Amino acid sequence: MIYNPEMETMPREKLEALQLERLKRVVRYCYDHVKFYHDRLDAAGLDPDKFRALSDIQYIPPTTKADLRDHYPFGLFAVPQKQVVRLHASSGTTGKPTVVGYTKNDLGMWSELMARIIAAAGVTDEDIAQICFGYGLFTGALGLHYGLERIGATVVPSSSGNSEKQIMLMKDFGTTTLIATPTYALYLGELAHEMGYDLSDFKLRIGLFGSEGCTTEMRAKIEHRLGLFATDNYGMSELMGPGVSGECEQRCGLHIAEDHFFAEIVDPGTLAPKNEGETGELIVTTMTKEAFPLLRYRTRDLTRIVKTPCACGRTAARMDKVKGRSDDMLKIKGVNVFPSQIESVLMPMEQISPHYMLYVRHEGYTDTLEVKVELVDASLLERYSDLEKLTCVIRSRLRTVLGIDARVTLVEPKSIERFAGKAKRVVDLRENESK
Ligand code: DLL
Repeated sequence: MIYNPEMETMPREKLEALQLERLKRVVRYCYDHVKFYHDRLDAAGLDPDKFRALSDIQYIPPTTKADLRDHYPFGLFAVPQKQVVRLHASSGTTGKPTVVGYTKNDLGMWSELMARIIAAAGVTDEDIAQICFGYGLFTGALGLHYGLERIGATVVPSSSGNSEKQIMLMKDFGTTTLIATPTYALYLGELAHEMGYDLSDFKLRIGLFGSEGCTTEMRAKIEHRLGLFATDNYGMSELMGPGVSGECEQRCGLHIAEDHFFAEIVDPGTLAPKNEGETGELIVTTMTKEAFPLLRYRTRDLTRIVKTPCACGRTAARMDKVKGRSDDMLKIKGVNVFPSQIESVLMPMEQISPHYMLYVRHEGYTDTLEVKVELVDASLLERYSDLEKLTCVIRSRLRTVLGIDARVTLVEPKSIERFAGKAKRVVDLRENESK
């Protein structure tokens, strides 16, 4: 179902006219209400009233996470605190979090954008939706929560963790829609099996997964284990939270809410604009947010955007599944490696489980990559020649895809850590070891 046909199927010409009007307004708004932007635009010699075409956006200096940190906590807010009705913060693990604020209108817009994505995945007011994201400063749970309520679904705010109970609720309530990170969904499937259930016998029918990457291969595993149809949705706390883009039932890219977010793809090194369909870093300008508007925010997420028509009838541009973050990219022996490339090699292999860890070290004079992955069948550990054969197959497939050699370590089932939120699968030990 299309939640807001007027906005979601607007002819592109009209949409672009709307974007221009909104961009002009937000540039002026930021200039007038946020000292940081006033100074930035002045320093760049930009007059907000001279913004005439969508392509003029490229002259505005990008905003970075460091700018947000420098103005912690409320320095980039455009409204007095009295008008801020909610705060969230990024999930940053080091230093101070980045704080985001919402006015009443911002919250209304957020619920609407979430409702669009939820409806696009096929969820209706008949569904029972269990939210297994952590409630709190993280935007995932409350973002989905209000969107689901907006479309009239029955919300089960079970939060993350307490996994046995999650499965009990899922069974007893007849949950039809699961909201989680893909990693946690996978874990719930595994845990249910240990508890003597098969989640594909439950009433689950749709999974709305996001907040971290998930290859199509991993998604196929989750769908098989859980017996549901899974869609991907993307967002980040700085921009609002989830709701920036999401897949429709065609699953050929994530439709961007282009009436509220202006998206660009640039070269992460030079910041030169990329052509349609080329991969680069996503830069986003929020066009309607009141409390915490952002001009040209560097997401560090790598993707590509296409504007060709989608069979669902929505006209908004689609971004590919996020390939990785530019700061997640590992440079190993001078070669660029994305963890998602490794995941797509491992997932289709039957003898190994979907749980893996990557360790990068500096040994001797060179970088090394260790891929640690769980076996499905522990008895293989005793059959040396079979183990060796499997190791060789994985190594050679990794070499073909990555162009470098990796050490493959096969370990016992259930010996790798499980995650209730976003997985942390990469351990880069190079800095510590070179000290
Ligand atoms: O993860 C917001 C969110 C919550 C999105 C729930 C979707 C569902 P942050 O914690 O600020 O916000 O993390 C943002 O997570 O820059 C991406 O690197 C990554 N990310 C988010 N969604 C996806 C996705 C939320 N669908 C950072 N695929 C972003 C890949 C994603 N990466």
